Amino acid sequence: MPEAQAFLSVATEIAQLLQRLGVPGAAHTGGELTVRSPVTGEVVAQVRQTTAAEAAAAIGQAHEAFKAWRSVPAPRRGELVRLLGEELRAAKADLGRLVTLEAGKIPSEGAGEVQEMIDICDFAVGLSRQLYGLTLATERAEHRMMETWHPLGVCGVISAFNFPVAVWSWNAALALVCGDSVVWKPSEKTPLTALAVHAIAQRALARFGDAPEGLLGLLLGQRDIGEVLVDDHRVPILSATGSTAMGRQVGPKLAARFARAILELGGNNAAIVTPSADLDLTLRAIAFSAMGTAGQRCTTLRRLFVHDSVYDALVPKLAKVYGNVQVGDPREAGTLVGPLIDRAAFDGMQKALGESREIGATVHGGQRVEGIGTKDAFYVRPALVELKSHDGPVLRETFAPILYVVRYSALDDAIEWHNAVGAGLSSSIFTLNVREAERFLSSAGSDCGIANVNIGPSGAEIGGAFGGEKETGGGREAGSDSWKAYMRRATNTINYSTALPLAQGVTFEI
Ligand code: UN1
Repeated sequence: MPEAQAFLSVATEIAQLLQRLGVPGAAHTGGELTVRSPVTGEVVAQVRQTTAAEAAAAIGQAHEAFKAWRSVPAPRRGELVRLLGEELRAAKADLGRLVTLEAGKIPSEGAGEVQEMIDICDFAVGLSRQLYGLTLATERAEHRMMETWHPLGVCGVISAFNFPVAVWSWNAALALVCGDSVVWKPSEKTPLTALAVHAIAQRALARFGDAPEGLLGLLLGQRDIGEVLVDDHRVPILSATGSTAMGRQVGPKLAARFARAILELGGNNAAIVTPSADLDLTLRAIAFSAMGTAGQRCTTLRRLFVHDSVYDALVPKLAKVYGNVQVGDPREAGTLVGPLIDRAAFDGMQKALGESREIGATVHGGQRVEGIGTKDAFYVRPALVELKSHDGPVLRETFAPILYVVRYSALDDAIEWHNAVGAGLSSSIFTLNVREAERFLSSAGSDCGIANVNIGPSGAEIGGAFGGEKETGGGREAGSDSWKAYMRRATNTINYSTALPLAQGVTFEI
């Protein structure tokens, strides 16, 4: 074990970072919202909450801003996002560190999250010169038919604690180049990183010069403030990241007012390890995707189906890695598994492990690691749970580092179990056999929005569309053509003839 390093108190370091990042002291001292760092469990800030009236006013302002922003040429809108990317590059070290202190991520993951923001800005800048529609063949002479993509309105963003800054950027970078304004309600567990991002964005806006007031709004507080966004008819699109339970509440409300929903909900992601898998690579991929971010990614690997013929070569080694991985203060060099976000996460994990034991599973690890921070810091050894069958708590998402392992002998069974859960976010197969790989990626294979070969299910690049099916909610964010969700499509038919031929050969002589 490396010797314990001496650190500034988390509260002191956070205050210094916020000051450097340009967040005024009044925003995070003396307010009603108590913020604890999961690193030590200590209280690190008291954030001023947004009132319902202020939230409605911010939405109103964003609505007005949209009316001006939609007429700014898209490449010029892209210039704002380019500046945002520049400001993020300049702030990367500080913002990454703040993510570590507020969300508990290890430094490379904190920095990686900011890199993800920078990457989506680059992507969106290029996109600002595209936003292309099709021209289609028409059945009528001297006519032209085409589609045009127009800005949609205020884009609401509700994000979760586990990606406290990147999720906003996937939505905001795209929404901005698409001509939408953005109002963000971050998790009440991570308002400080949100304040920092807001300050960074204000610098980009100032450099840009003439962006309309209120283009980027921030609402801080509990669920009731998020509900203002969900219910306001001036918000035609809402991107919500969080639990499936949250999506079940938000989805119907948006549907009732015909607003567009981009839902990024739970994941219960699995991987299949086949007889031909490169076991060394597989072991490393599993370690990152199951234990990384202390099991608190929506893409975290939670279920592992291992073929009989490789089970004994892989699983004992995996159990050893689980026993040895460095769990601890993420500021400590060498730490790979940081804290859980709070006590509720710890309790949820212990409950799932208890249920596993009751059904006869073999549980490796999972116990609390004591002695780091205060009693309100929750560190656990990641748990590897060998199940006799694909049943019990494995069927639901527990947002903690638990990896359930099930033995299989026929690939058909593994694929069936793979798809037999509510969520449908991300998935992987480890194989060197092209038939198995292609089968897994085919229409009869994984039913998830993301399906990988010889890579774990977590850690997606921003260039692809990100999201999943079934109880994951069906939304897509980030790359590919996800931008289309932030715009409305108009189909235009133009007649440049002197006749008026009607479609389908209809005649209507007057
Ligand atoms: C999330 O956990 O909410 O693919 C998002 C990944 C990250 C994003 C995760 N790029 O793991």
